[in-house]
Amino acid sequence: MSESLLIPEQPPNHRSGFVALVGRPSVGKSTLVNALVGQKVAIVSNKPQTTRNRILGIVTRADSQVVFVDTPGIHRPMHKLGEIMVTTAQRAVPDADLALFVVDASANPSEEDRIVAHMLAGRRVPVLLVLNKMDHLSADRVKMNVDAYQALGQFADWTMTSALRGDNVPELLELIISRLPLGPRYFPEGQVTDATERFIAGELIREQVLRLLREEVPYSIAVVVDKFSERRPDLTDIEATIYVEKDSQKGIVIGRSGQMLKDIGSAARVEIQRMLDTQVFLKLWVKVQPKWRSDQAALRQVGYS
Ligand SMILES: Nc1nc2c(ncn2[C@@H]2O[C@H](COP(=O)(O)OP(=O)(O)OP(=O)(O)O)[C@@H](O)[C@H]2O)c(=O)[nH]1
Ligand SMILES: [Mg+2]
Repeated sequence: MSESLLIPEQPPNHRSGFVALVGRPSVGKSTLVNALVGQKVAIVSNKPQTTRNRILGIVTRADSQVVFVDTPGIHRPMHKLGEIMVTTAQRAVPDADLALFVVDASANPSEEDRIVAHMLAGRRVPVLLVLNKMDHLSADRVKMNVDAYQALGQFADWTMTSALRGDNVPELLELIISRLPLGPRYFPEGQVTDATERFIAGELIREQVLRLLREEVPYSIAVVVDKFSERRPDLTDIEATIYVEKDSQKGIVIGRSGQMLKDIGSAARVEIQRMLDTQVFLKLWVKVQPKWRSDQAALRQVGYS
């Protein structure tokens, strides 16, 4: 039997496409991707510049497949890592069938929002303006803020959402699908991302560092998964190194009597177990790699290039 006969038949009006989410940091792009997919594919935090890679979130229905491309927040980079992040976000747009310009509806447009709008204006990709965090927007500011964001560019359409609560997310999905071209399924049903479990495990560890630590420490860390192996079908062994830039940061990540590292490890383990549906034995190390965010070779070594 030929392979194509095994692929379930799709209706003749099947729609599909790549949809890039772009915007300044912390507007809720990753939260929105997770809400659209209905599953956590990207880590989220209340600190800006959480997402560092291009991350796919795939929605498959009988009539359509949407491949969401979550991207790092666009900002003025202060080091090579920031430059890589901004380039990653910019590159996602020309390859997309549709772009979502995600903004924080509860705040005024910022300089960074204008930079994103300017970048989008130079592309031929249609753009939907998504005013997220509508749960934070007071009724008397709705018109003012909607007008202010609409003035930033030419948009095919606009909508308001609360990614956190899920408000208007199903409606946004319908709006997106209605604007996608006719096309095939790119990924098999059931696949929600292209990231490996190994990569996501590293991200889930980084998410806990972002949650538990403050100031410059979360930005100065990178997580590398050194070992990821199935000891038994119901038990996964994971070893990972948390890289920091300075000795003082190493002390903070480890904490008094190692308590902080224990807290990071146990919270991350719960999340990784949920993803893998196995028990997880997690061992964490902390190492100093001076100025890794500005060093090309070190960046490559910790997985950013
Ligand atoms: N109130 C409210 N908070 C939200 C909403 N969506 C996201 N957030 C919060 O905003 C913060 C940032 O969310 P992320 O999804 O990490 O934002 P992001 O745009 O992906 O950020 P970067 O990856 O840094 O570019 C988190 O604390 C979220 O819980 C929303 O609709 N309403
Ligand atoms: Mg993000």
